[in-house]
Amino acid sequence: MMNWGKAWLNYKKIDGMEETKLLDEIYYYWEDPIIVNAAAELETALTKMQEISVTSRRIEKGEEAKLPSGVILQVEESSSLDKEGYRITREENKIFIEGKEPTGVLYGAFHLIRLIGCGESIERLAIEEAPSNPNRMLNHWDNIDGSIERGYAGKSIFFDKENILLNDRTRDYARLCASVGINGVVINNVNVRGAATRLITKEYLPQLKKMADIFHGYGIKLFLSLNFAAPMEIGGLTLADPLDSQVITWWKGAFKEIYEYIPDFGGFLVKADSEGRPGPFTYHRTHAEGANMLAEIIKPYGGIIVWRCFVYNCKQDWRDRLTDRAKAGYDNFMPLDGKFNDNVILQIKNGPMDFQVREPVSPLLGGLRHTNQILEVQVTQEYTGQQRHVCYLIPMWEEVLKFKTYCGEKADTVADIVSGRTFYQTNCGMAGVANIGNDENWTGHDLAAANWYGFGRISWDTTLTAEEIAKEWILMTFSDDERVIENITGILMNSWPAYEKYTSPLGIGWMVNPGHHYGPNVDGYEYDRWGTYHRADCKGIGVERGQAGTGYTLQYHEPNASMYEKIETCPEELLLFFHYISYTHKLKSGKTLIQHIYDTHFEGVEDVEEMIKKWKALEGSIDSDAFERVTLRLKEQLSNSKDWRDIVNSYFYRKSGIADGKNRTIY
Ligand code: GCW
Repeated sequence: MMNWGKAWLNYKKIDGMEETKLLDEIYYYWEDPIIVNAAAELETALTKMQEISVTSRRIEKGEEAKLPSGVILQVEESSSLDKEGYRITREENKIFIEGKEPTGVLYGAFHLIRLIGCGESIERLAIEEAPSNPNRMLNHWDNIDGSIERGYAGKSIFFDKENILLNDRTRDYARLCASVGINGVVINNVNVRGAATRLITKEYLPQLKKMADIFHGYGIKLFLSLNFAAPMEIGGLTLADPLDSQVITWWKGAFKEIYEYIPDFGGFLVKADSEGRPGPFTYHRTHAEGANMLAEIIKPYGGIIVWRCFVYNCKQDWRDRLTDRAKAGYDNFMPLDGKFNDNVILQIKNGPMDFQVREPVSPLLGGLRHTNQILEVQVTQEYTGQQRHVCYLIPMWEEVLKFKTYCGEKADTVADIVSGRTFYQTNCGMAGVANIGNDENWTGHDLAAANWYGFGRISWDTTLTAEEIAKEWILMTFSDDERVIENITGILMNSWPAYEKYTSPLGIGWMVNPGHHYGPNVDGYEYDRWGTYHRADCKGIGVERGQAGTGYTLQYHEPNASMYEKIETCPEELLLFFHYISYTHKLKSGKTLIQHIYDTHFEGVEDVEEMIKKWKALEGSIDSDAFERVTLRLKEQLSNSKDWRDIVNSYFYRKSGIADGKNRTIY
């Protein structure tokens, strides 16, 4: 039986390592908690992977020359490497892992472990790596009572009943994050309410310091989400106006105290003026004024303010054909481009709406030129099956990263922009809304761990493909059996397309039950009580977002704007996001829109049946507990996908009155 709590760090014997005597000792000559952790990780991994006893010890600098064999960890401050980068080389029986700073060595150690774990040769080694993105962060939406907003894997590992949790899991969490290069985590929900507002006070700081110390040993900075109204809610002030001197003084005191406890505290994530959260709008101040006030105070400590662009009016009247929620992010933040301090980063969701199964890329990415940016993706599967369905999300993020914005610079993809290459920024990167909880296997669905692993890997190296990442994860987690690799890769790679097929078609989004957002409900969307967000009527469906409609397409650079504007050039998977289309419109496949809706909903279910076949064939080849758990979830997915198929198809059959060309039963 495997220890699922260790996820992909559940090291196991690797065949063919028997003769490798060179890996039985780890040496380091730099006393630092991160290096000590790197050595300990190698010790554990190499012991298990080789089934020999491996030890680690400190040596004096220079001594390595006399050693016959082993893995040698070196920090060379004068090295030309990137500050988090590393070099792995081999000289006869010695392997050297060199970093400019200890974190580089830690990442190098995990790289070597991954190579061995994936069965790669270590005969010749000449590896040099640096991360694509400076900030690679996880955002947890954990509440201080232990519940998790949009969490599908149990309760929080950080909080319980208004207390901070510190246990073995804290360290294992940090190890798992570091192994894929994550270097910053926000542990509390962006919706900061009640006692969570007090996380920045002495009541919690001593415990948070302990957590930050554990994280520090793995190269991870601790961040918190902050309540913009804290000066009122816990400071006794009557306002939270960012330009008010009393408010500023209050924040100064609060930040000073935090840094007294946690000198390497990362900073804050802020959701302001959105979905009921307080913010600068109350005082007729701009988001730049709000963010800069905090940024100025935190600057001397080296902290950053990550300010979310998820700002929209959730009470908007969807029946008005000119107002468009998709436009809100750009409308709110473009006028402020260049007005934010250099330690403010704007965090932008990948799409203009809200983590739907298919959305275009947010036009802020490529729009903003003078502002640090972080791309936010949702690892937790709020709208993609809530970890009851398998939905491997890395292919989606890969597409987003490769999207050409045509911002007028040579390096113009989203990956270029958020890495800082395009506009020479150093405060930028990627953030993922975490999908973990205290479930034994961390992620509820065993296959959802691939999304956590994959988020880290792709934010470290944006050139990796989703398939490469899937294979690594399978090898590290399950087995090197060829059929296991082939079948699980097949399941993962087909899971997002399948989910898309049996849920909402061609970029229209939602169609879920309000509130918890699970299961089919075509008209169900809590912020649209008229059920019109998809504009479906008896003739067609889709939102006209071209110039004749809401004008959203104008937020893109050319040629993207024209591409989306015209039905003929608009990518078909986004057709209903951008246009109102009649049910009888012929798609490129030659099928009518209505037939496409029917067919894809049937196909999606068949795809799930195919996944089940692939999974069943693995019985006996993988851990039996994991096998059973996933089998159960796939069964639920199959039955839910049929619900989706039937409810969506019958809705459109009734609306359009057009029968299925293939005469299948539409319920
Ligand atoms: O997707 C929506 C979720 C909210 C979430 C919000 C956000 C944390 O339904 O639960 O709040 O996005 O991103 O702030």
